[in-house]
Amino acid sequence: MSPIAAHAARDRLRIAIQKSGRLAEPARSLLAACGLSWRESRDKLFCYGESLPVDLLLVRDDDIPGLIADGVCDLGVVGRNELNEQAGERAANGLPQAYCELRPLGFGGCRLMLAVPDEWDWQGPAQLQGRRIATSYPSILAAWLREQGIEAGVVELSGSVEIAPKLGTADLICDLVSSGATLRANLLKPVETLLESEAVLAGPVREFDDARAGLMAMLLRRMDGVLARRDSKLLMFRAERDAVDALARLLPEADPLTALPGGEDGPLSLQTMCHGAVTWQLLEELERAGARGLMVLGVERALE
Ligand code: PRT
Ligand code: ZN
Repeated sequence: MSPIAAHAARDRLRIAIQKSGRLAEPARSLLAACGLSWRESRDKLFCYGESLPVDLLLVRDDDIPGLIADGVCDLGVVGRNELNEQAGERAANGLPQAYCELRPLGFGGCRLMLAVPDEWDWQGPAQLQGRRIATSYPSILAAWLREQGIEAGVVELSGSVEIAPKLGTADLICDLVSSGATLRANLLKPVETLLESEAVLAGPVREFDDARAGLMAMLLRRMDGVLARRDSKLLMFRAERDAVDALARLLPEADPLTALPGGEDGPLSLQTMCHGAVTWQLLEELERAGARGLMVLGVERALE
């Protein structure tokens, strides 16, 4: 598809997500929670949107920023690490910014970190002067080194960055870390964070002037409704009026308790929206303080 054809007016929205890998499943379920459904094509690279004119393109995560820049896709779910790296690369090549981060999505969390051999006595970035650093993120790393005023060699590797110090191809590495197990297994320790990353919804910097504008606004509104409520739980229970103050004190993070309309006498039916985990321990404390018939319900979506 030529870039000119790709930028032509369209009445369907096209979203690129990872075909397989860490972000594939959570991206799909987030979009499904926004009310999208697809008819899968046989090769499963393109999924035709059934419930709405929103199609999916299943690709490698590295390809997503470029697909948005070229107008082949309108939106994409991609790690901030990948998006920022490719944005830096574009800038270094004198190309204009072509995409931006529209929403952080709350999954695929990790950090881009510098990690050094365990035996190093880490005293700060000045120690990096003249060293060789292996990474798949040369542009983010180069920008960080510039900021720190350090001149170091950047060894670009596309994978297995963590074994570079062992192989002698670099002195230290700059790579994504989530649990830290990979670093530990390779006798490395994390010392500096260059970027806090997570999956993001990326889109073009220019605005749509066709049917895609309305589709995108609707999708964003629905997504906000899903994301804002993702960690919310509706807590319902009964309690006598004189227990309400003590119960409210046990729920400092929750919205104010509201009583459902009911009879004048007897226990109240109460509910509140809790944000974050509602643990068994909390439920037991509420019970001891007089709550009965406790029920915790997940919130799937909300329009505010
Ligand atoms: O085939 P395709 O190119 O699409 O997949 P990929 O292999 O390039 O990507 P994938 O699925 O590995 O990662 C996709 C995105 O997930 C990344 O761009 C990040 O935004 C995000 N993510 C979250 C991670 C990690 N956590 C992560 N831990 N990506 C990679 N890792 C790797 C890291 O590079 C290191 O090798 O996992 C290892 C470290 O993990 P821990 O748990 O041992 O610290
Ligand atoms: Zn990739």
